[in-house]
Amino acid sequence: MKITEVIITPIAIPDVPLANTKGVHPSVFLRSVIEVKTDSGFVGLGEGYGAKRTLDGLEAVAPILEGLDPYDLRDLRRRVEAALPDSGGVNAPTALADHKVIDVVYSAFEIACLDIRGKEVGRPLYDLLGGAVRKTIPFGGYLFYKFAKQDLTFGPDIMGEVMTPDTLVAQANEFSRDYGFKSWKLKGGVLEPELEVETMLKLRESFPDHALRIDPMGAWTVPTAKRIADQLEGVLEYLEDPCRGMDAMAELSALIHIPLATNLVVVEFEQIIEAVKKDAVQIVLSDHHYWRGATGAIHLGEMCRAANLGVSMHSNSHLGISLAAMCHVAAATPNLTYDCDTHYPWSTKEIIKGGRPKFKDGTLQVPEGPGLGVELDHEAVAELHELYKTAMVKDRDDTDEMLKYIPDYVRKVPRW
Ligand code: GKR
Ligand code: MG
Repeated sequence: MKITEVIITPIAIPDVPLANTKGVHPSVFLRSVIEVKTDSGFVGLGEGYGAKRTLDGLEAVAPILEGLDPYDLRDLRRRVEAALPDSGGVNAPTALADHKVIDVVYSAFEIACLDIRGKEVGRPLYDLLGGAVRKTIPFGGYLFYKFAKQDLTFGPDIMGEVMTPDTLVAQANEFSRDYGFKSWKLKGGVLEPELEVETMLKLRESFPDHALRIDPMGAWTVPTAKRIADQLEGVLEYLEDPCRGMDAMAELSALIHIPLATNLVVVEFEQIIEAVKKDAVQIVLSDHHYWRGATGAIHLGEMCRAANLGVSMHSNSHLGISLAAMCHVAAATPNLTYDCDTHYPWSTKEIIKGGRPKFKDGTLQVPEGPGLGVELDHEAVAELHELYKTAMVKDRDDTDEMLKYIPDYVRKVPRW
């Protein structure tokens, strides 16, 4: 079987002003839809980041995938490396972690190749990853402080302004009612740290049995993080990226009793070794979009098992192809023992047939069809591609967007 054609379609999806320590989400988020066609008539799907550097990388590699056997992932890697000799990062200069363009592009195409293979043999993708240890995937609700949306050109707001502990708890209650989540992650690093502690304590009061985490994305110095961790001991299941950089995380780790998790200081296999040597983190967050695809995410799980590290999974703004891939990876990662987080409730659009998957008690069933188990809704893709063309947003820059809400905003990491 050989690849005959690759189609990359950039799309823009209406977003709402979710805040983080770098700034705030722009009016749309960007994704790339990937269709890989073969001479045997199978079409493999993928969904990747859509900002400029990823899109350029995907478009540079697409033409040279013609003739590739979707079973030959080493050849896929070789072709991606050949097309992208300068492996520089894909993230905006304002991001805190930079992901290698090679890994991101490889990951996007790998999922499509696995989808083809699953379709050919008539087996769900998790079977190609070693089999499912679970088929019901628990997700945590992803809570954000947010502004009220000012510009409604591309779509309505969701929940208006949420900038206090009480309104944040109200947001969690709304998600609890609509999705049934049993655990919560707060994107921190936005309000004064004491207000974020107050928020977590109020969440604890409202949801006494639910697991809680907070992710300030490097916003706190080590002394601040130590003070906060002392107040939240016994409240959090883990603390995600409180400080910026591996050494600051290691320094904090030695001072506190809450496990530390990361999707910022460990984003490549080599960094696992450094993190273990320094005892900088106890949990690594999986993400098939840059951990060398679904097979890389499974390797990550195995390395973490061997290194006695926990595994969780984090997300970026995404749609249903990514959601399906997350479910398959979660199904096939035995030691992924924490609920995955998902941005999914923060958009209302979908590009897969059948519309938006329904969460039940905070969980999703892994799709059982062959491959990813999802089909593309071409009309929905065309509509969001039109929005991509008209929205005039081609990159993600949360810091720049923040100036629309706070004109004298200065990005500072750590801030407190
Ligand atoms: O969507 O603002 C956001 C998140 O901050 C996202 O970009 C992160 O990659 O959620 C992610 C995380 O740090 O876990
Ligand atoms: Mg994070």
